[in-house]
Amino acid sequence: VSGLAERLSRVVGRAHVLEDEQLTAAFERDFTGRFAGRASAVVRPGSVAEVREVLRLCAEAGVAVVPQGGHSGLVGGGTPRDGELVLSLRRLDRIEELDEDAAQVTVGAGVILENLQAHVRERGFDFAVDHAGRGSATLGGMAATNAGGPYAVRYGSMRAQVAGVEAVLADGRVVSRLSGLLKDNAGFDLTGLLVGSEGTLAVIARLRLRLVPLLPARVTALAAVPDLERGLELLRRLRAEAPSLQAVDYFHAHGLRRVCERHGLPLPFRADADVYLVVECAARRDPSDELAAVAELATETAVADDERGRAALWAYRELQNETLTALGVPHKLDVSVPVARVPVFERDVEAAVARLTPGAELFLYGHLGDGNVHVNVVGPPLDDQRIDEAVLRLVAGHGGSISAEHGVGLAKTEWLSLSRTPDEIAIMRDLKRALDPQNLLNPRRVLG
Ligand code: 2HG
Ligand code: ZN
Repeated sequence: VSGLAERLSRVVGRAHVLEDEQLTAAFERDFTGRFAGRASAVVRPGSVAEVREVLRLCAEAGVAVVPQGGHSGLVGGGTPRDGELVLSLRRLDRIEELDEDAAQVTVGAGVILENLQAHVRERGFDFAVDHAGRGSATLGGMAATNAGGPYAVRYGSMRAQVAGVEAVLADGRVVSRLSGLLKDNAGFDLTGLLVGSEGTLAVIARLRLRLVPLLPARVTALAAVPDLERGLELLRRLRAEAPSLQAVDYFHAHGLRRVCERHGLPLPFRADADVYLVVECAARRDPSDELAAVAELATETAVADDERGRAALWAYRELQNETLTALGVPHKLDVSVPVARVPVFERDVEAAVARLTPGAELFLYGHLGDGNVHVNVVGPPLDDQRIDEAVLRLVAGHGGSISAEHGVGLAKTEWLSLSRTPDEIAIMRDLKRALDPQNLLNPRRVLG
């Protein structure tokens, strides 16, 4: 690689080609601890033109490239395997003009979600996708993985927010769809194709994002319910009665106890319940009355309408992932099933864990409104994939998807056929070959 490193240095500057282990380490191990590998180098271009030139040089040298944003992905999509070159997009961190007429903003792929939020909120707008990784996740990575989060129940996932991308193909060609036209039917939707392609088809370098009005009156309720069936009853009521509904997340008593232990938080309620829901409404004026069903159906409720109080309630939910990761490297399965099936699906998962990996610690939580369940199993060694296999087969059996909002990455390639037909997978391979014939962009991710 050293000849290549020299040529790359001439493009991005010597300071932005990292080879020293101390400097590259942060780019080489993911948040879960499951994925890690030495990168041959970490290259940090500062412009789209530099991204093009870097990709052109890598193609010439036949070197595989792993595009990386905030490195907060959970499926190994942005973590190098030995010898791959990491293309860090973090320096493309410019927020460009906010178009108030279109309610859109153009951003570099490396803009961190939290920074975008602060920027657009000052101007009376908001960005519709939010999640616990907001302090590190970049918009480019979120688009590449089609990230979802708790507000997808109201606004949809990333794909619904991305009006266009500027993306560089492996051979340096550029797709530049940043006009933001919402009505634009001149041919295939290349933006829609690239969003969610996990860096396997092109490198997203800039994005045109849709914004939503900032809704200043936000009310969050933490509600204890006896079981998931009651949770679904509440969800049904809210769908009919609460036009300002934006989140219906949930977790279980076990996860709550673990979060409180680790973070020294008080238990929210006096009595134990099996299921806890985080319900949120947001509107221009106080939407509290739309939450009437929560008080009627929950056994205990805590409500907050100020920033700190809301964050305190969300913490019980948002800290689940970090808390269980501290207990050990988890078997992490982000899946979705039809909403009505969540209770039976969970019972099947519990039975599978008891049968295959007795003694393992099971965490179930997620975004109930989308049927998005985060299954995390801590304890069994990672090379024992029986529980992963069993859970994903259950997902398929219930008509769900093996990847809801995190992507396929390296983690789930062997199970893709549980969610896509052989014809569909063959079409995806055709597209991959057409756009990246040398197989240099994030090889093995998604398609194996
Ligand atoms: C969340 O909803 C994230 O907290 C992470 O999507 C979930 O790691 C997980 O299982
Ligand atoms: Zn999630």
